[in-house]
Amino acid sequence: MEIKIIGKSLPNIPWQDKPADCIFPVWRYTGNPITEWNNVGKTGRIFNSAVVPKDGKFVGVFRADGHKILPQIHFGTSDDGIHWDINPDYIHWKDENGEEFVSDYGYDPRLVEIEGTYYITWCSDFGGGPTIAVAKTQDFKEFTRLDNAFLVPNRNGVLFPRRINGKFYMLSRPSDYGHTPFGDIYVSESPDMIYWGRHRKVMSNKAPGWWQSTKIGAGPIPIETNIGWLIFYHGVCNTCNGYVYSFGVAILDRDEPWKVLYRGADYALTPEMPYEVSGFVPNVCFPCAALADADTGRIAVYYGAADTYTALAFTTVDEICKFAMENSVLAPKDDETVK
Ligand code: BMA
Repeated sequence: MEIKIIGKSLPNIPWQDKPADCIFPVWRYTGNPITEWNNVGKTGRIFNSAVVPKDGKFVGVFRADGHKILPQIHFGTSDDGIHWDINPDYIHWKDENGEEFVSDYGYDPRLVEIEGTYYITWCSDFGGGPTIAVAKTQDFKEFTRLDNAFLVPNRNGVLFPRRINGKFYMLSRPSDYGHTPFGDIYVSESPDMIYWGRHRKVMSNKAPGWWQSTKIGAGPIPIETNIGWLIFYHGVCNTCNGYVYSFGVAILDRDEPWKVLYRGADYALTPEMPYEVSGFVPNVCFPCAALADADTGRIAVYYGAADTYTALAFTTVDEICKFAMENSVLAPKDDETVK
């Protein structure tokens, strides 16, 4: 069966062909990393960031940990999706009444266009704990922060790129106030981006494979295909030297996205390269965005490396979906509805 992306034609996304000797379904950009230490101003490290196409070019929201080692979200632009011009000042969100929204931190943003509006979700402080903040913009000049989607603590809020049966959907990962030694992916529904409910469990960390045994969390905006929603997600195992973040893939039902159709038992990418195994937090590959070209099936994944760098990797919709389908092992509760 031919697997197709249902989406835009994006002929200019970053791309490199698969090296002949690569045994994985995802291969890295040879120019990695695409951000370095001390990129601009006091940004320190830029990683776990999100991009979308806009007007034939690219725009992004970047997590930057500044000189106080507190993260904020910065806006950036790029002609080619690889070389980025990132604003040294962070985004100053305004609430709907025009007042500046100030938070001690903001991190791990995701970015999506839905019905002509760009939405950003990220992890923000809510009375002393993290939860999923939501903002919208038309022009990337003014950013209107909406109400937080969920109660604390919660991380990894990832919107679907279109309404499903008339409703907005968001994946998230209820967590604790610290480094969370557990975690499963849930999905919630909203009629208006304000009120979120009808929560369903999607995937647990109980799948075979130690790489995802401690916790899992959604990554880029789901990619729609003719066989389901393709999701990249991070999976964590706990070693005697701390957590290791890899990423894998699953395919969710198009109409009922709490149903897992396929889930790859193996990781698709795990920390191996110097910029992944060494940095502020070693052994982290944390995907937050993907660009997908419907015409060729090419996919470019943006991931944070070692909480220090931004890196790029490539795959095709055919290769990555077959990887999930041919290695699929569902965990308990993955294949049933849990309300
Ligand atoms: C998670 C998040 C990510 C980070 C990861 C590894 O809990 O805070 O931002 O990349 O830990 O440190």
